[in-house]
Amino acid sequence: MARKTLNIGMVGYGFMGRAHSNAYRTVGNFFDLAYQPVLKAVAARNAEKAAAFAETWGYESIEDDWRRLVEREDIDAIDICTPNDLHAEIAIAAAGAGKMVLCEKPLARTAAEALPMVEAVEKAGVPNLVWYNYRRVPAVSFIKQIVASGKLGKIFHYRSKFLQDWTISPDVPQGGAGTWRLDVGAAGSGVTGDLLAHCIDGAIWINGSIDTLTAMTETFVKQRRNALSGEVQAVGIDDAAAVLTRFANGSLGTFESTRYARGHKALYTLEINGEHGSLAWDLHDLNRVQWFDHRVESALRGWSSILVTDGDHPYLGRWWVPGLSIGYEHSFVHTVADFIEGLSSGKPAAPTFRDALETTQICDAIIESGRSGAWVSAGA
Ligand code: SOE
Repeated sequence: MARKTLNIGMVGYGFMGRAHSNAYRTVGNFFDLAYQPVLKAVAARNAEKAAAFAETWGYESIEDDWRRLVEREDIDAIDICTPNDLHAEIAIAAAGAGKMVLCEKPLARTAAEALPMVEAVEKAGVPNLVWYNYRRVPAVSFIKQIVASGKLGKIFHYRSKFLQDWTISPDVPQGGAGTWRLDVGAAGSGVTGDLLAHCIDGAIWINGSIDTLTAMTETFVKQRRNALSGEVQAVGIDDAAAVLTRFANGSLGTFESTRYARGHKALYTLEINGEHGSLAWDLHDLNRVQWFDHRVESALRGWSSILVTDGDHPYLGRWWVPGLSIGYEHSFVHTVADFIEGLSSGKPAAPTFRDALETTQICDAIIESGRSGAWVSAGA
């Protein structure tokens, strides 16, 4: 059957613009879908950079203002890959123009900013999704399946961290391309919205809602040069966060994120301990799940290492032959595949804007508790 086209209008051309563009280009070669993404146009203020990006990734045209992209009749879906401070304005305009909206994480800088985005897509009735890509690493999806099947029994602990080390030098500027994540105005928060948000999204998805939390946050470097103005400014982001949570299912959570863990470039880990067993995963060995099953007879009991590369594992049947690995970029391909499946089935892929609002509410609560030191209700 001939596929229908899904015309993509991309806003932004950074690291995430590349990850998403690669996914749109690849998905149709491996997944049998009703829609084929077409890279119709990319919008960016810098027309020269937009043109170079369009040339590299195969976009048919460029716009130097995202507003024109949103108005174009030949665009079906707007994909937002800008710094966080532009997410809300673009998403609300796109929904108002009747476009589907895919937004890079976090949904917005704060829940107050995210809520009108949720309302806009729901009012317009347009399909929407937030790119929490790590859900769709097959090993993480597999963990979700195992926990949902009840094999772990009652869950006691959820433990997760995301560690990096790229902002230790006080010479790293804030603001501008590449370093906007350090500018509180552009990003909203530091590691909480950028890194911990992945851990929180995964935790809510796998282990359910968080009721209350308390957090410790720190800004190690207090002043940085602004990359655009050259001015030395106060730093407003959290450089590190450590969080204790209570989940609605009675389990306890511990979360940590920092950009000051020397030696760690992108170490995302998660571990879940239940009555009958435990599961663990980390991004550096992303095709492996560690599994301990207490129901095995005691002499044979031990941690086993499951290579998640079998045709029966989530998404793997679409790729190579059993035993062959896939990588980081595939999590984005799977996101597009599920989004398109959702269009065909009418069962929207998660996290929708509404789902992702919960993660942003938790991030807000972390920042609030980091300031006050108090236990705060997650406010979902
Ligand atoms: C920050 O360095 C970053 O690129 C995040 O913005 C991404 O969400 C994360 O997946 C990797 O690290």
